Amino acid sequence: MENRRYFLKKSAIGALGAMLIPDKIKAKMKKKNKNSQKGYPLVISTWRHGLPANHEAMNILKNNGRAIDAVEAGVRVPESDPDVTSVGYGGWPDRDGNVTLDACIMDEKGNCGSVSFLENIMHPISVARLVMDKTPHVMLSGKGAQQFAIENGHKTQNLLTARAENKWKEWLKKSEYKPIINIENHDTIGLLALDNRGEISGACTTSGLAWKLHGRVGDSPVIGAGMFVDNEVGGACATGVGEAVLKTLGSFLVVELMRQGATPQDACEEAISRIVKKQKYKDMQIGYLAINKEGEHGSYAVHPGFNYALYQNDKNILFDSDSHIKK
Ligand code: SD4
Repeated sequence: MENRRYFLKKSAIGALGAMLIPDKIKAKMKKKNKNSQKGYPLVISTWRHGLPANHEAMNILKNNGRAIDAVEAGVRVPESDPDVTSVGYGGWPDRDGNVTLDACIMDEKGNCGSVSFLENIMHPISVARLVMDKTPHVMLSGKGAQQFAIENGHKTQNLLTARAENKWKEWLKKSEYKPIINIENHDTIGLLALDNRGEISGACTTSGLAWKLHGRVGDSPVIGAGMFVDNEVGGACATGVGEAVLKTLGSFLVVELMRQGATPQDACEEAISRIVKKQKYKDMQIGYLAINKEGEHGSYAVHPGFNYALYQNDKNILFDSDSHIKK
C-alpha cells in the first residue's frame, strides 16, 4: 500500500513536471557542454579572474570544507585585487566617482544574504554572509549595509584606486554611457561550488556597471537574478548587463529549467534565448554558468568572448563559452 501510494505520488509529480516543460525545451534537453563531465568537488566561476578565485575555493573543498565557505573565500580574491576593475577594490566607479558594490551568497539549505549599493567596504561578500548568518533579513542596502558591516568588524576604506579615478576622469570628458562588450564592465564574479558531500553554494560580487547612475543596483545582489542555488537541483550565476538579467530573473530561470529536466547547457541557452527574444541584445553581453548535482556544467552568452574557469579533477582551466551570436 505504502509503495503504491509512493508510486502514485511520484507519477503525479512526473506528469505535472512533463506538463510544465514547453515542448521546445523538451526536444532540446540533451545538449552537453563539450567541457562538461560528472564529478566533484568542483568550483566554477566567471571570467579569467575566476582562476585564482577557484584556487582559493578549492583549497577549502580539498580539506573537506563546506561549499558555502569555499564560495565566500573564493570571491574575496578578486574583491581585494586592484587590477580587477569590476569587483570590490579597484572597481570602476559610478557616474559621480563613487565605487558602489553589490553582492549575494546562498547556501545548500536555501539560506541567503545580500548587500547592495554598499560603499567603502572591501569585502561585500562577507557582509552578505553576515546578513545571512546573523540577521533575520536577506538584503541590506546603502548606508544601513555599511553601518551593519562596521558593527560587525569591517573597516571603511577608500576603494577608488588612482587607476580607476583616471579612467573615470577620462570618461567624464564625453560622459557617454555605452558599455563595451567584453571589454568594459563585464567582470563580475559569479562562483558556484559543489563540495565533497555533494552540497552546492554560490556567491556573486561586483562593483556593477561602470559609470552607472548613482544608486543603480544591478542583478548581482538579487537572489535569483545574479545567482541562485537549489541544492535539490543545481546552481546558476550571471554576468553582464544586469538589467537584462533582472528582467528575466535569469539564475532562477536556469535552475528551474534544470529542475524540469534540462541539462545545465540547455538551461543556460534557454535563459539567453529569453533575453534575445524580447530585448535589444545586440549591444549587450550577458553570460550564464550553471551546474547540476552531478557536477556537470553549462555556459552560454549572447556574444562570443565570455569565458569561465572550471576547477574539477585537480585541474583549474579557463574555457571559452559558446554564444548565441557566433564569431
Ligand atoms: C551588473 N551584472 O551590475 C553586473 C555587471 C557585470 O560583469 O556582471 N559585469 O549589472
